[in-house]
Amino acid sequence: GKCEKRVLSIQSSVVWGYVGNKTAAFPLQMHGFDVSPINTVQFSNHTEYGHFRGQVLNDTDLDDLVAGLRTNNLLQFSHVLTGYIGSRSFLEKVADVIKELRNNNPNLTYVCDPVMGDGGHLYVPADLVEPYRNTIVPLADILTPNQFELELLTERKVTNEHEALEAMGRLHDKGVGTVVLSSTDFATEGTLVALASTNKESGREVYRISIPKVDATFVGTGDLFACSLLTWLHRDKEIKSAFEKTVATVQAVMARTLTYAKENTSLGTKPGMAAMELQLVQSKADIETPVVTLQATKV
Ligand code: ATP
Ligand code: PLP
Ligand code: PXL
Repeated sequence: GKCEKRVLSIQSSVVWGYVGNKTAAFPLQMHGFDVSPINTVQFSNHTEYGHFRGQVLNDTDLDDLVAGLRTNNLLQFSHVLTGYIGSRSFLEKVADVIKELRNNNPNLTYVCDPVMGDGGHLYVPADLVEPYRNTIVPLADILTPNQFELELLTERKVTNEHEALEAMGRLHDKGVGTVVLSSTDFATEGTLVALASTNKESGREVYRISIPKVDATFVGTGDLFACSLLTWLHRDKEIKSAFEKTVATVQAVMARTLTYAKENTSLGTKPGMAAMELQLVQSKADIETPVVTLQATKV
């Protein structure tokens, strides 16, 4: 078809560095996707720097862009990818856009990273939780929450693998075909467990990857995770290898980033935010052909 690999990617953008669409566009393009970015914000740099300046796209701005596309019959996409969205009215408009795109293409795949917070801390307004839970989740084909986001979406405590699988099952019950829990804190010290669950006609398939924790904080890795998962599920059509290659991609970019940061930081001091920006374009070989070292095991 005419829009077999065309992604509408609704995420933030920054002038300097790599989060949101700045992170997602390059890997998607490397894998042959045409990327249509809608930048939910344009900031000078990501917010963890402490200081940032820029503009926020509001829901009427979104309406304008969509109206322009509609007029030219350009609302034709194979995939939608959403990440950080900062207001309820914008999120509700995004839901309407997805419904229209699915009406235009019943085979539309919606990959949703329900970015709300981490480690018990919300970093979006609390009134986004309800529309994520009741409007967005039922539209999603592939969902990539972290542990805290899984709790918010299911209104259940998730403190161990059993509870995680139960909660992910509830998202399957709401129609989400594939749920990948990108990070958790319930494994043994020094390890981070990720879980992938697919609901097929033949039954449910679940895989686990145990990831050694790196003693550093990365920004944009969740965004890289979601766009890589979109790519590899589309290519492999199989959750185990797609999950492994997604984790391998993120780990390779992280490793190169850490090496770069150490080389550009004086001994004994902590790398600054700029030094820790993802070494994304430098990782093109790893993005194209990730080498799987952390295998997924069947749960
Ligand atoms: P989101 O909020 O976008 O849903 P998230 O909170 O899970 O996602 P991250 O914490 O960045 O996002 O984790 C995404 C992936 O990045 C993990 O699956 C893991 O592969 C990798 N990762 C990030 N930080 C680390 C770390 N310190 N050590 C090891 N892996 C990490
Ligand atoms: N594989 C799995 C496990 C999925 O969950 C999905 C979509 O939900 C796909 C493949 C389809 O992806 P695509 O539309 O990119 O081919
Ligand atoms: O990767 C998450 C993210 C997305 N967008 C903006 C951010 C961040 C993390 O800080 O600041 C604007």
